[in-house]
Amino acid sequence: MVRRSTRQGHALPYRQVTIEVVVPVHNEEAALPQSIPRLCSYLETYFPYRWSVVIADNASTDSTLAVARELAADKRVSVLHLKQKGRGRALKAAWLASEADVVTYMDVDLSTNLWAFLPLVAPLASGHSDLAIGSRLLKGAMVTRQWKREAISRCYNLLIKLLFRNRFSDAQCGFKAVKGSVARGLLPRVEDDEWFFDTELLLLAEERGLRIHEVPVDWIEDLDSRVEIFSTALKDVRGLLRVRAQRLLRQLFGHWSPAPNSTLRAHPRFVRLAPSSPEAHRTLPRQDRSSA
Ligand SMILES: Nc1nc2c(ncn2[C@@H]2O[C@H](COP(=O)(O)OP(=O)(O)O)[C@@H](O)[C@H]2O)c(=O)[nH]1
Ligand SMILES: [Mg+2]
Repeated sequence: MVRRSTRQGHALPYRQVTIEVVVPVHNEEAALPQSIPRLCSYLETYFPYRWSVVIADNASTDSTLAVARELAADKRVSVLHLKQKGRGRALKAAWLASEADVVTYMDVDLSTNLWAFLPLVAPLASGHSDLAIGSRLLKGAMVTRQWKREAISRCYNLLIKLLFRNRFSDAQCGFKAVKGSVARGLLPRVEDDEWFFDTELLLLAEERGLRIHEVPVDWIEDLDSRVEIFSTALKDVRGLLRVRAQRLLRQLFGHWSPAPNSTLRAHPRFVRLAPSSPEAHRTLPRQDRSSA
């Protein structure tokens, strides 16, 4: 028979892991009062880690900030406010200010079903992976959205594949997690402060050989959107070309040292293959390599 000891339960290492959930918002006075209590109640009931929620607002012109401050009456919720617009800017500021072991974000509309959140965070909390992303394009994902957004998303992710031969399937899902130490190392190199932020972060991470875990999500599109599709798509393509050119220059004139806090590097039993090799994600136990 399995006995449960409460005292022992609290001593378990994963109980000490801290997770920060950032909810970026811009003019979301209507969505916040529903989403934040729902999120907290999910975390309280199902989450084995220590957690806190940060509402990251920038440049809202409605009463978002006031509503956020009311919600922060709950001690586990806090508010970050910036003047300039841009979701990437808000995430950078919130993640860099955090001391949590794992920093995450999700869109306030909770388009992604929360059941995917624990599978997103667990590989990072255990030390297995460096970043984790929700994917609407992975086998097993269940997605309800307009054909227009679906088509744009598929074309965009295909373009990334053509330019970078990357492995991750969905750059833009508003449901991501990064190890705190990895975020602190990578964020200063991410130039974009708006919607391209996510893609740039993932491309830089993959270039450095970091391990990205993907979770197929259940996604129901919320039609209330802050995205101006045409101009955002244009900026995304411009961003891709910039990152491609920068990568090319790095390849020609010098390259990065491996990320100091990468999971693979930190693990004593494993060695890293050259990051530029197509097999950069494969790892071999030391003794195997020496006999190979
Ligand atoms: N902090 C911050 N959040 C933003 C900004 N623009 C959009 N967001 C948030 O980003 C999330 C996704 O935006 P949304 O309009 O739902 O994008 P869509 O689902 O792709 O149509 C929501 O939580 C928005 O409130 C911004 O400039 N700053
Ligand atoms: Mg949305």
